[in-house]
Amino acid sequence: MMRALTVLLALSCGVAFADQTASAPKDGARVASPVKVVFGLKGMGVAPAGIKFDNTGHHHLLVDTAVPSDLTQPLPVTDNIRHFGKGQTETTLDLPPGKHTLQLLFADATHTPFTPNVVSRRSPSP
Ligand SMILES: [Cu+2]
Repeated sequence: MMRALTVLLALSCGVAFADQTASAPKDGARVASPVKVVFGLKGMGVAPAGIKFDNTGHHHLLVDTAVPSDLTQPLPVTDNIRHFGKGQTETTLDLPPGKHTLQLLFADATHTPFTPNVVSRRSPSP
């Protein structure tokens, strides 16, 4: 039976690359798949995609990829950019053995990142 390890990634409103070392795994930590990832958010609201409220959006998990260079456009849906458009605040990832990075990016009802960006630190560092 595989162990599941919880990875906490947290966002701070308006603070790019907020330091979240207390709740993230140490760089180079070994974790077993499946990995439960819990999304944290302060100062903003979570709603399903398409539902428009001020300062409200949904989570995106960047898996093994950096933050896209153009954050003025809606985020694409790829294996590396996972949308949680139902308003989910956690997920369980099945990842193959190897090194992986995780990062949260929060975006609005149209999947477009907020300005200033609301993004977690990349964990663990690549
Ligand atoms: Cu989205």
